[in-house]
Amino acid sequence: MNICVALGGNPNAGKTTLFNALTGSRQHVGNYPGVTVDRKEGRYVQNGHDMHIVDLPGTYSLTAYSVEEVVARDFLVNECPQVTINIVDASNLERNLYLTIQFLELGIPTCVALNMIDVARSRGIEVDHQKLTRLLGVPVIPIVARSGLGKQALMDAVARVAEAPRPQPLRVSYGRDLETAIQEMEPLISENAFLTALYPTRWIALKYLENDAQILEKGRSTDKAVSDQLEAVTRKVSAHIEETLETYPEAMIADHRYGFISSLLKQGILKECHDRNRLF
Ligand code: GDP
Ligand code: K
Ligand code: MG
Repeated sequence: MNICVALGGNPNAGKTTLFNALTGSRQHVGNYPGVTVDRKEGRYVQNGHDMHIVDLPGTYSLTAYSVEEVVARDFLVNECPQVTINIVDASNLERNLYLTIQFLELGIPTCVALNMIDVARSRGIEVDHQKLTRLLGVPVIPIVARSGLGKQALMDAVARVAEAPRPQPLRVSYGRDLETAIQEMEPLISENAFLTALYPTRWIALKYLENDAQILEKGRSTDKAVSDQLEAVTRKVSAHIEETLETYPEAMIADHRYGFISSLLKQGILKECHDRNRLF
């Protein structure tokens, strides 16, 4: 099977290490057009798999606040890799899952590589990857990128994700004020065929609420009238939230994402590891 696979994750999650373990010397470095961000690509050929792998810039989020975030997101949306491997640092799970849920909200086929399980274990932490697989609805495969452990299982899971139907975008609940605004925005967004061809409707509403410069610009240039209405909804809910809660939508969205993650973790994802030297 010849498929395109993106590799995304937080800085220092082990992306480059995994990329090298998968592609060896079959790699080259290019450029993303117009920006000074390297584009590393390589080929993974093993056990009947033939995959083209692109190492995305490391990011903490997928909102257009930095060049890296825009590059990563544009790649995912414009070049439609069949699967995205989201590499996650198991010893820093809570923070890393913040990006994971954004991949899932974008509705792209994802496979989680749970990396650094050796580091987690040396700190006495064991991640229940099977439970996390069930809760997230995507495969979570434990690996040690530095030694190559779990690499084959990961790529088998990637091949299965490539063949599965495209997933429904994850729905995180953002509380009454923002949910009311999203409900008001969704029918308006549906009128913009350009945006809805690229992104899930609910995701676009969230980007308006997060004041995402790139989505605002695309909205304005493709349907100014609709974009004006969406921006008016955003202003109205922002003013209300500021007055009643002394916060703003971006902060509320982040809080609810972290709330979603802590509700996952409360379901017993992190366990004590009794054998700190055990590998698999
Ligand atoms: P990137 O920023 O995501 O590309 O991360 P790197 O691949 O550069 O890895 C960051 C650091 O973590 C490097 O020092 C790696 O050698 C180390 N590293 C990566 N994967 C593992 C792993 O599974 N176990 C351990 N112990 N270290 C790892
Ligand atoms: K690094
Ligand atoms: Mg790197």
